[in-house]
Amino acid sequence: MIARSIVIPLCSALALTVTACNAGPEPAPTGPPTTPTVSKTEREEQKAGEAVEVVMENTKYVPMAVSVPVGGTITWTNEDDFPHTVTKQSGPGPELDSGDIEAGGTFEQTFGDAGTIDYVCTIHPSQTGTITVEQR
Ligand SMILES: [Cu+2]
Repeated sequence: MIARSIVIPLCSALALTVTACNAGPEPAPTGPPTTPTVSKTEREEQKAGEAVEVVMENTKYVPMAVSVPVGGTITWTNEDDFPHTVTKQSGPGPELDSGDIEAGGTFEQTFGDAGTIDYVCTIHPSQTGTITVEQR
């Protein structure tokens, strides 16, 4: 009787489950400036000299010719004892008609378009003036 001892090798397969833990370092928030830098450097303030005065006296505009920068304002003052108007004849920009400016009255207008404007008093056709609006 031959006793055979059969040795069955137990191959224990080691299942090596390598779990790749890729928990990498998260990108450190460097704090990017998300605040929008709105730079409002527009200066709406009017400088001295941008306001021009014209007097109406003896049925004339004094001075007859004036110049203002774009955005500048002209104020007319009637020094006569009767009404005058400031009415555009030609030039850029919107219509310009003061209507009657009574004695002692004033009229103010701002000019936004560069160019030369000829204007007249509709009551006195020989009363004319010129405005030069300059792009400075
Ligand atoms: Cu007039």
